[in-house]
Amino acid sequence: MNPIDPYRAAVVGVGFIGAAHIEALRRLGVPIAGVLGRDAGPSAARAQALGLRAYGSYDELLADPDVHVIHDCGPNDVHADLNVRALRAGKHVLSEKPLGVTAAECAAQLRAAQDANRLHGVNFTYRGYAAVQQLRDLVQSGALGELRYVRGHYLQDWLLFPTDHNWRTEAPAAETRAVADIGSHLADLTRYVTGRALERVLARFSRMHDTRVRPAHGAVTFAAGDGEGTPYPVQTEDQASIWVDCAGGVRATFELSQVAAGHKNDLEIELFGTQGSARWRQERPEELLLGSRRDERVLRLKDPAHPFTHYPPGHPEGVPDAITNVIRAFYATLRGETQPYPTFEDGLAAAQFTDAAYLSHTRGDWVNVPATPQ
Ligand code: SOE
Repeated sequence: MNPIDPYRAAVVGVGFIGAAHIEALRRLGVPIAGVLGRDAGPSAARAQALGLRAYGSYDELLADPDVHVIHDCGPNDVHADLNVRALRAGKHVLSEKPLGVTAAECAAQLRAAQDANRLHGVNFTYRGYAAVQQLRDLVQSGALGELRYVRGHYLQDWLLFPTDHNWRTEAPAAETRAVADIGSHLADLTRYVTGRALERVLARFSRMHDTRVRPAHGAVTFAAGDGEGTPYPVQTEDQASIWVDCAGGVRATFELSQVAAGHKNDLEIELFGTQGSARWRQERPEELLLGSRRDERVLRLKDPAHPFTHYPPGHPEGVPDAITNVIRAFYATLRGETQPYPTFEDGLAAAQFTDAAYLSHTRGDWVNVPATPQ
């Protein structure tokens, strides 16, 4: 990264993921002009703790000519408004996922980015792992034979108890929760590693808790509640099971849960071809489990040909590195070195999957996912 980077970032949202973007930008040497949080008082305190300027409003942030890239780390339901306004103000946008609460919102953002001719990215973190890129290469090289089946799950337990609360648990049913929040990652990962579109889905959602408790002072993602607060009815799903038909006859099944005791951030994907299988788990990100008829499944450390960015083989990478890798590729492209990173097209594809899954759950039938660019 150029130490005198011409691009300056501003980060909207200073919660769990906003802090991760700030950490990544600092590692990359991208100057941060300032941050904007939801509530003025706590945001100013948080900005001060991070040693950053706090903007008083989004208009003030957009009017700052020193800001070139907006990192949208706000809640899902503000992305469309914030991102479109940023693009119209001439800023580039790197947004958190899901890009919007409906596919229509995501399509509008994509149009706004194209009209403004600005760079648009969505932080699908898990694409940033070298082993995931190796998995994609394995499929493309034909090492697994003809790809036939994908099995994936994304299981967490940070919402296990009815006292666990987050802005996501208050979303309306149609916005979905487990599917939008973590299913979007699995859908994106499947498209990314297989290179196949997700064409139709059959989904069934379920909920462990119909009522949760909102604490007086809100709750940061992953923080456990203490039981004090106001009860409210929950409309979104804690769990989902989804069958997916992908292009080219590839079948997939996804299992999603945010109430799976003992599973912290257990994202796993396994691919089965006519010659072999390959599995990757987020909690063991350096390992691929490869299977063939000749052998037992064998654990392999990811190939040195897929190093963790600029570190030599043997240096393990984790989530902050994967996020940094996505952001690194975005800024490299901004500086003219075209590198692949997930875009608003990918954000739109994930939202189309989410919309279709919700519709399928409510109708009890298969629903087609509209075609989006691969
Ligand atoms: C909470 O479920 C969350 O922080 C997601 O919002 C992220 O996208 C995922 O990477 C980790 O878990």
